[in-house]
Amino acid sequence: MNGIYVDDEKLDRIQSKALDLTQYPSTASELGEVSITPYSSTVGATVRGLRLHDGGDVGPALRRFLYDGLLRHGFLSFEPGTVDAQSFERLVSLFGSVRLMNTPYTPETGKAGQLNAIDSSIKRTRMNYIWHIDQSFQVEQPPFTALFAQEVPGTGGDTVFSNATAAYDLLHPALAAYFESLTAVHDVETQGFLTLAYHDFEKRAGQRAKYPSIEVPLIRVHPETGRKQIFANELYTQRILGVTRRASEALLNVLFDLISAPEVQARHQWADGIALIWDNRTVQHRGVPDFGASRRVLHRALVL
Ligand SMILES: O=C(O)CCC(=O)C(=O)O
Ligand SMILES: [Fe+2]
Repeated sequence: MNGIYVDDEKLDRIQSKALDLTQYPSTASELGEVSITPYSSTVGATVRGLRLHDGGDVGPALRRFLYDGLLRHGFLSFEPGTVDAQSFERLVSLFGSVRLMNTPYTPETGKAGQLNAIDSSIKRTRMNYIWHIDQSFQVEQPPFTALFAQEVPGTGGDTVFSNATAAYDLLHPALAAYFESLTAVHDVETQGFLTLAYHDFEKRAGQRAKYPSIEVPLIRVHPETGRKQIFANELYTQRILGVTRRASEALLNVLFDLISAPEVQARHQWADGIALIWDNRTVQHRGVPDFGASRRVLHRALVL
């Protein structure tokens, strides 16, 4: 017989994988007044009904509910009115201890506490617009990062999330097993982060000395959920060990393409007063520089 024979079983086998959505939460959950509603089919959720700015108390059951929600969904977006700039840090500290991480272009907010600012009127570097996992070049990495929308443009300037666990699930199992056997070098300077952010040579050398390259698995396992995440990211992953440079680039591009797939993403739209927290062990993220000369000010906290 001439031609290619297909039937339903073969059709499934000869095409690239589709996601099994039963692996991702699709329904809202509630505890008292507080609800957590999925943001997209595969990543994120919106939290409504929580009020912290007026000194509202969060007991252990609610805290656990929020923490579990964050692990399940990868990011939580708290509706405006949940916190204000003063109480944002209190919200973040429900998830762990807050640590300041500032650079010359992302200085401290000047307010009390451990917050720095991503302020478009100050920031000239654009590293936040490249897919990444925060601080993946360090041995000690923040599990969570949080942002508060102090002042955001009417349109544009979204933060996009990719569920890097769902992206891993898109791999053919044999290829997934090969990727799991590989180790990569992560380095803060992969895309020139320090060169761009520290103009003073001595300060830059000081930072360089603080953050030597590290060797990490290409795919890592979430310590709390046990699920696998594509840990290689465009901003900080330099090369895969044990293969040629060109093979390394080709293999990394396979993973970066999966991170870019819309079906594993949510495009988080900001409004003034939204607070956002994400799990760096599940998602990758980047901002979208489509807000022209509008001002965009986000307060930021890392959680350890
Ligand atoms: O500018 C953004 O939307 C992303 C910011 C970011 O990467 C971060 O705060 O870690
Ligand atoms: Fe980031």
